Amino acid sequence: MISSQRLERLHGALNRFRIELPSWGFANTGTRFGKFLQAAAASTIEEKFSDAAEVHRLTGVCPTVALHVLWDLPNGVRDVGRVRALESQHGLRSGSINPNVFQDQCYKHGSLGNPDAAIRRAALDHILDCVEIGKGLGSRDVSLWFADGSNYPGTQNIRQRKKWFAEGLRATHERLSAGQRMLVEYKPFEPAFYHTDIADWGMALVLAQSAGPQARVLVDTGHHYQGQNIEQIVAWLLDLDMLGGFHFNDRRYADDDLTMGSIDPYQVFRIFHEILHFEWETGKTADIAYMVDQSHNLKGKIEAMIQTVTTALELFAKAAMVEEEELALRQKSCSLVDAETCLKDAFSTDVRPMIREWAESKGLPADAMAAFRRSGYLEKITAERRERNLAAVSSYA
Ligand code: RM4
Ligand code: MN
Ligand code: MN
Repeated sequence: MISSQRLERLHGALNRFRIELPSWGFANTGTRFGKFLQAAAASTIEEKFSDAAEVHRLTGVCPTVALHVLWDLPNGVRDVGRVRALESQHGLRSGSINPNVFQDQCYKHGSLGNPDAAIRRAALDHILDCVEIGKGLGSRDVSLWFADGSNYPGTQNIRQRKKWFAEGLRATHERLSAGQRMLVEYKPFEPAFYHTDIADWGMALVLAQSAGPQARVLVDTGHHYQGQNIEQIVAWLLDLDMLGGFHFNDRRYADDDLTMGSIDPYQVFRIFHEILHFEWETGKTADIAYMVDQSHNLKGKIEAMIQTVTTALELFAKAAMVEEEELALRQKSCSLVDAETCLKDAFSTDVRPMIREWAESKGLPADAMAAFRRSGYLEKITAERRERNLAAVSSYA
């Protein structure tokens, strides 16, 4: 029997849970071997906003959309008005702004870490444009991921590139407005396979700290070595007040960008638990942007997104079921089995009936997926988009 106190905590957790959807999660994506095209995929920012709005309408917890500047605002700051109009049309807000300094030919050997000063400058200019876009859209976070690195030992000066990164990030920080933050993402591999300039959380932390007080670290759950204890990284960053946000996705081998919780839901639970335990213990609110960063190559895009959001809510709710007081006591007395059982019991709780109740109390469908399937939205966009999507090129030849 679940106590009313616990139920209240669960509702409180659900009420404030928000997760941001990536515009690129609605578009046709693929692997380096090619794309499988979907008739209903979004290819314009209008379509991406429309799809994100549908997910928010059904789940109620996704009011913001992350934007990838080159893909969504190809004319940079000049596209701000257009995006603002979409925001009010769909009742959504722009979320994190993601610069793209990895796609243009000039970035073959890097962006902020490129040995060519002119290319470093071009990358910085693009990032500064993104800061301005963020200001224009009233969005808080500029989210930085760099493909920089090298493929062969000895081919780049790692220390020099670190200095260039520190410079570029400091220059970015200088342009932030008071309400803006910059998030520094790390990744140990891909597309560079010998070294990446920001390979892990330690490097991201050092760079964020040297950039300035509004910089934080972004943890993409797919960007770790096998077996790494991600919740420990989370606990450390929380303690240092340096955890800015997450890119959620799941993985089995590399940066697989699979659906959150599809491979290891216990890991996401443990991450949420560290955050909620921190809040319980310190009385502070962890100011963290939860974001999805997934590539739905085979699953229906909108269904995959609804599945993700549903999973996120379930795992967050399970973490809110942990008996914090009891856990703290068990930890103190080193009652190992009992402490672990505290976590396991919470993780094993079937929270779905309580989430359904909560959703209905908010005027949301109890079952978002079923509501989506009944809505006719997919049939409508499939008919509208089919021709254009199936004419797109899927081969790299
Ligand atoms: C990267 C990284 C970034 C994302 C790009 C598309 O692997 O996760 O966050 O913006 O992919
Ligand atoms: Mn990411
Ligand atoms: Mn990634």
